[in-house]
Amino acid sequence: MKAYYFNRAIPLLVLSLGYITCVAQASSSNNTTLKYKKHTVSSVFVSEGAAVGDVNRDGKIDILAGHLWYEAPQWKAHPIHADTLNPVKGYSTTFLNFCSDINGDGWPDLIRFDVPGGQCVWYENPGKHASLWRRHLVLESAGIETPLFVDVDNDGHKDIICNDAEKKEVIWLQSPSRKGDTIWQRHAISTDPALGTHRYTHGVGWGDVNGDGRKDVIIRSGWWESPGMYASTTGPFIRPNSGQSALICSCWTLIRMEMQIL
Ligand SMILES: [Ca+2]
Ligand SMILES: [Ca+2]
Ligand SMILES: [Ca+2]
Ligand SMILES: [Ca+2]
Repeated sequence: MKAYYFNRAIPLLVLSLGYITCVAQASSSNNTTLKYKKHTVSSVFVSEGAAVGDVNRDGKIDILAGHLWYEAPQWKAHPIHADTLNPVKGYSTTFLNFCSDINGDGWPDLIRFDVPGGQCVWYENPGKHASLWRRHLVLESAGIETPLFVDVDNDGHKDIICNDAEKKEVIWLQSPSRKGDTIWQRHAISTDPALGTHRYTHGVGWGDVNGDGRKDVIIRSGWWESPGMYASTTGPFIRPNSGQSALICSCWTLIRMEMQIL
């Protein structure tokens, strides 16, 4: 099932400016002009992050943000949970939202990251039953400002890359892959407490740094080479300013790093 997400750089745009469509028009000189139409979904701040997915499976993509999902195309608000109802000064307690069918029942679910170092939980879409969504804990202390939601082990299910701010490890969490399974398997990327383990660590990337066909994990001060089998073994940490890695860091990797550093 298709599911999409926005990271923290975009959600305010989604909520305050609304859903944006674009129309491409080609001029006679082959230049392309993009036109955008603003749609207001809500004028109320409910979340740092937002995600999209077809929550009610009617063929129309809906928006999920904070404790609400907005039903397309009229953007009627529906409750998901009651965990973030109280307005919070400054940052909300919904930093990142991702939408994916976690338990394989065909209904898109919601992943919520609290503030960096706070809990990561997911909420189970009840389908046709009108009720709040059941909450499941993924990780007690999920750090890094923008954890990634990517398919680390190439099994078709997106996983999470973040750090465990309490245990001081950089980890990836393997998404449940069998129908009805709700448990995320934890794997260590690095157990060095000095590398990327602060709760507010800025910047994490996912890309093939050394061109061996396997994607690696990148932070501002270096990168971990994928061990190949994506097992719990720790890949070597290579600093981009030293020897080999300085030569093989491709331009797109550096661009991605910049985009991820908020
Ligand atoms: Ca829908
Ligand atoms: Ca589901
Ligand atoms: Ca996976
Ligand atoms: Ca690689």
